[in-house]
Amino acid sequence: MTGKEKRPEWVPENAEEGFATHVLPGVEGGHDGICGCGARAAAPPAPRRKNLSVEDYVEGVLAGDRMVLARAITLVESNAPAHFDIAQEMLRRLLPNTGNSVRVGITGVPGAGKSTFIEALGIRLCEAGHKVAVLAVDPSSSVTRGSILGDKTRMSKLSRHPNAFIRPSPSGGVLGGVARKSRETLLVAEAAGYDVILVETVGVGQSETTVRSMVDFFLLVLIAGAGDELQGMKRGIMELCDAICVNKADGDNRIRAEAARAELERILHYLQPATPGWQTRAYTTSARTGDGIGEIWEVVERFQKETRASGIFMERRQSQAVEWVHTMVRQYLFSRFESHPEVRRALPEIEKAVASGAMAATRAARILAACYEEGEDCPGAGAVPESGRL
Ligand SMILES: Nc1nc2c(ncn2[C@@H]2O[C@H](COP(=O)(O)OP(=O)(O)OP(=O)(O)O)[C@@H](O)[C@H]2O)c(=O)[nH]1
Ligand SMILES: [Mg+2]
Repeated sequence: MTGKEKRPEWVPENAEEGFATHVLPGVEGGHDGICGCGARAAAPPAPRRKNLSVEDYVEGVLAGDRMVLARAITLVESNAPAHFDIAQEMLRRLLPNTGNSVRVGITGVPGAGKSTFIEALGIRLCEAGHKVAVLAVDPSSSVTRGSILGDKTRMSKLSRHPNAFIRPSPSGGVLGGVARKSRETLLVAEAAGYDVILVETVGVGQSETTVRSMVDFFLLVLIAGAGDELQGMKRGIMELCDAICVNKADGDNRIRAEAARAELERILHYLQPATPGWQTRAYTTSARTGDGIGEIWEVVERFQKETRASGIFMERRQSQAVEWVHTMVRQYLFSRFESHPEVRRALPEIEKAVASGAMAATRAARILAACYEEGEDCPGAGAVPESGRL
């Protein structure tokens, strides 16, 4: 175990997840009613944390052991090459036990109440006997860790519920890294028996499409007054979602929220539905009072029933899995390309030539591809003409 691993990057409130920022020296005995005398008292201090084998991970996850689950996710999220093979072997073995959940993505404008909504919905579901895993996908998580810790605080009641498991976004640097880790985390949570997976998107831009590509049902959370920006910017996101809720429909805001809902319904009428055969509708909710939350869950259940019956549900999951393979191949090849020594050597000069207009982009790309494919025979800078477009 490296020194880095001993200091978690974030500290869950939920001590059950087995994290510690500070480990006390071993107790000699007696604290748990067991005699600390004899061999035990004389034994050397116990190791801080036992290394788990692939079997340990698989058995622990399948048994729903929360501590092993948390460690299995840490393994999946690890950037250390040594962990990669163990993580992949664990996933291979867990795979037959995955898929038995409904995966719901939740996106929306910052501050719309996504986390509060998840807390309200999650508690309801846990109390109804579901096991709920909450994940976050935030490509900028290495920068904005503060807000993620904030999310855990906002979900404080849910995070203490024995049926809930909350995992902040992995920090992956690039979205591709975060996406892979989140997808694999989702599978591990399913194998551990979580039958509802709620994925909150944090940040803007690409994370919406990434989360859409890993969930069955996609919910957009808006607030009244966000309508203006919605017309243009959010239209694309509206076309990705299976339901919209106008949140904060409480107090003085109720009437405005209802008006926004009616306006959204009108817009939705003209948009392509995200899921064939399913009409996306708009609702009002209050994550604070709980109004409308149960209704949204009824929509998710009806969606599941209908899309399972029509075959769309499984079709989407299958195409998501296949698309994921393609995405990972693209990422793999690109990272090999980027780190290839000949490419790295030739790149600065070629970039300069393209920037100055001396070389066309297509030719530059071809030269770089040749550097990658031919290695030492790379035409490199020698192929860069003094002037003129190619
Ligand atoms: N009145 C009212 N306030 C709400 C409601 N839902 C959330 N809030 C408040 O809105 C603020 C933001 O809520 P969050 O749940 O953190 O919103 P979020 O969409 O997760 O925010 P980011 O993750 O930062 O984008 C908090 O102060 C909440 O208490 C609601 O239904 N009614
Ligand atoms: Mg949030």
